Amino acid sequence: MILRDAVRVLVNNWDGNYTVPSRRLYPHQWSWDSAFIAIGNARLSPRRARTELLSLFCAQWPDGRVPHIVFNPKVPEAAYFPGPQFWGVRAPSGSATSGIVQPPVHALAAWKTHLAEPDPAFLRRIYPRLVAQQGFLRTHRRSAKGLISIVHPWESGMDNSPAWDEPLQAVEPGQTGLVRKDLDTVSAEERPTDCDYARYVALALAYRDSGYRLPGAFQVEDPLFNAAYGLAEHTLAAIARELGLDPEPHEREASATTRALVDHLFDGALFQARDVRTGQLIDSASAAGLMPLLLPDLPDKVADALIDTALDRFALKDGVLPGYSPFAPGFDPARYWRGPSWINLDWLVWQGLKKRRPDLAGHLANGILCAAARAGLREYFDPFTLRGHGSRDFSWSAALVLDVVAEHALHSVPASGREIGQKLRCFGEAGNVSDHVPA
Ligand code: 2M8
Repeated sequence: MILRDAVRVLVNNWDGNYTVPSRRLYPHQWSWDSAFIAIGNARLSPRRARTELLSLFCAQWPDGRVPHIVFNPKVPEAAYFPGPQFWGVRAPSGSATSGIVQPPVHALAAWKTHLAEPDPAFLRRIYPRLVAQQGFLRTHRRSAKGLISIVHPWESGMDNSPAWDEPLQAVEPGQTGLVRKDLDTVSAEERPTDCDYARYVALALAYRDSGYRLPGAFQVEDPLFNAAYGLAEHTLAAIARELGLDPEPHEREASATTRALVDHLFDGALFQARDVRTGQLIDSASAAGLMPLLLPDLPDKVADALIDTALDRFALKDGVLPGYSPFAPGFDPARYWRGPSWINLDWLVWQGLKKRRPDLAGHLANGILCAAARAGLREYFDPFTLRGHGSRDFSWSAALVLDVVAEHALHSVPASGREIGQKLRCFGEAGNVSDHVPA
């Protein structure tokens, strides 16, 4: 059932060149969503996965930044706030986009797409774009400490995390009484408060008014973002090797990033974000702090400490991982990014545990499948009751469930769309799913 649902969601949310995260709540293309969606689609239709990534990178800016939203011109302005008029900017491709970025998980998605169905022409096309994406971050966002800053909570992807409460205090909320389109679809208790929203909007306006160049009152070094950046360099080294290019610059950058993360953001148990304005670590209990587990060169002692933290403070053994520690003040099991479990976070930690602790990785994979089977492919879940929250038929939940099934339950690494289709038929679960999707 869950597999058939996952395929249905990906097929229904496909828009011709990319997949909307959710038909009503998020009716455009989002950057890191597209990466996670491509990872799942690679198991079903590698061609769609390649198209998804290439269409996102078509809207890349000349400075290398990959905007966090690429707007669909056919969707009315009023369908999403803040929409194209608010951001007021176009990529050279002609697409209206936002001007901020999201965690760079795209090299990983491109590589996994290639592994599912090798296509050197795709790799050759996407590699320089991925390099330019990293180049933007290095040139415009890197501090002397060797870490990348984000300038808006939306850039973290974990928009409403309690970790941002403290740095957001420095931001004047500005305009009140904003039209909250999100509340048409999802109950207010599951979304950010009006005050937080007013701060997000004020910050985005300040960045826009500087020509998308100067950070406003919010500037932090986030462990998830930096782990994604470091992992992208490791992955670009693998891609370069595959293309007969020199992997060494990527390897060097990857190890420098791991070192900078450990030297500056590790508190002995968890990685913490640093507020660049005060120079201080923000004392929080966000699952973002576990993401350096993704880095293959993370020292064993540090990885072991993170795994202990995941077990003690994130109840890892109980199933899915909460996005914020349930033992910390600020935890809320139902409100967006303040404690619910998200399949993309669970999936990233699963990636990080596979080699180091296959037993715990298996646990998490089962937890992901259980949550999706119990609640459906919701945007987020109460980590304990597994009640679903946020939007329904959420694309990255569908995509990553497919990836987990392909790799974990069906023991086929990597599996192509056709192989999975055949296996699903054997399991008698999904009928002829692969027939709905072009190869
Ligand atoms: C959420 O963010 C958007 C703004 O970018 C929103 O709330 O309107 C976040 O969960 C973000 O991580 C995600 O990429 C986006 C689309 O799923 O929705």
